[in-house]
Amino acid sequence: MQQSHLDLLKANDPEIHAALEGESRRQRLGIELIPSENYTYPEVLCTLGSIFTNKYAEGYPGRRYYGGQTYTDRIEDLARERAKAVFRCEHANVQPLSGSPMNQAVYLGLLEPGDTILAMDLSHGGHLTHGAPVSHMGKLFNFVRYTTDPTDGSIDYDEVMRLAKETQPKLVLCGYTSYPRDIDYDAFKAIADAVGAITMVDASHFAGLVAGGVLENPFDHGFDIMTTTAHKSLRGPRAGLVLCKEQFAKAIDKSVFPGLQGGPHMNTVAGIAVTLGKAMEPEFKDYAKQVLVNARTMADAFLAEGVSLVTGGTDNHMLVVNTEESFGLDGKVAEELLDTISLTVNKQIIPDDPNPPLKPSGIRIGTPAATTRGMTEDHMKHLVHWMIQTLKAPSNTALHASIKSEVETLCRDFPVPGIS
Ligand code: DSN
Repeated sequence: MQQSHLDLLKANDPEIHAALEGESRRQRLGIELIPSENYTYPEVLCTLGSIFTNKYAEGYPGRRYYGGQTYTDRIEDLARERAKAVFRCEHANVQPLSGSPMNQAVYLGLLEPGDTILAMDLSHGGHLTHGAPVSHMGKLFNFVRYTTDPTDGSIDYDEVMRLAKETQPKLVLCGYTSYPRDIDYDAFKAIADAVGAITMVDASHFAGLVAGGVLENPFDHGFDIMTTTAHKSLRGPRAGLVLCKEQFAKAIDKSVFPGLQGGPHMNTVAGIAVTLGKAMEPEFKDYAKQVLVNARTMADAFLAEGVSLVTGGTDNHMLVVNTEESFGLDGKVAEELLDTISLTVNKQIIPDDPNPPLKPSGIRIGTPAATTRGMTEDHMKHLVHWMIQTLKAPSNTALHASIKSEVETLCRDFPVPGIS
């Protein structure tokens, strides 16, 4: 952000400026361990705060409803071409404003209200837009929700097949917000093929790991649709993308605009283009690899101390810790305790959780953001040690203060990109 712009903000809206300064301090001196968060590139911050925010660009490159589109067309074309190259897919729509409209655009574009969609239950790792009864999508479509195997917390593919044959969905959805294991895309494809359904993966959490080549690419397994947000493991702006086979391209584009949205946020589209350019650089592969290594290191360190992890470990960037079983603390208390040592996690429902969502039995921890700062295995071991010490001694405020100061010392060695 340009200093002159910050000075203007400070002079003209000191309350907002103070909040920005406070958030900057929080990000610099604490560590973001929420698996869906990351620190974006300075170049992306530059595009987000750019004059592209001034421009309406309803339509698509070459077919807009407003004049003056020379440069907006250029950035959207670049974003689409880069998305196709990074994910090896036939078509990309980069206009969804974020994750929820991106999934809504797929359902509304390819299905009729009332059609059946087979997707993971929210409480077992799915997303609100995967048919949670409180969501509009849950009311509009007939979601059949599969759950994980009660014995080990993993997906029971035979059970998903049984449910598919029983309920005949038009679309089979995988991809989750709180499932620490990899996905068997061939198994999902076989399930969908058995009932003639469309295959869709919501890869929002792990798309960066697919782009970096450390997790399987669903399109290599014949998937029809992949949705992803840009701001999680991809490290981009807050936005959504729909990637698909050519046969769905027209319906998807029509569904995003004019079906669901008006003018795209072109400052964000520019940020998506930058992000995908970065994902094509060799360093991004190293980053993706380190995200996985860091998550496995954390899982091993927790398990060595007898901490209970949902599914017993991780194959991706996240861990789900059962804090009730491990420390006798609910996830809300655990989240708040870790906040006091400047480590930010989020409370998390675990499969078949006996506790309510705002006081669930676990927390979710992820490594994409810490890895962006350059932290590696040894740092992950320190973080786990600090978390366990804190959660084992919830009333020891002196200990928490001393750990907080160690966290801040570590943070000073690992600056957040874009914050000077
Ligand atoms: N809210 C996001 C997450 O934290 O996983 C998903 O959209």
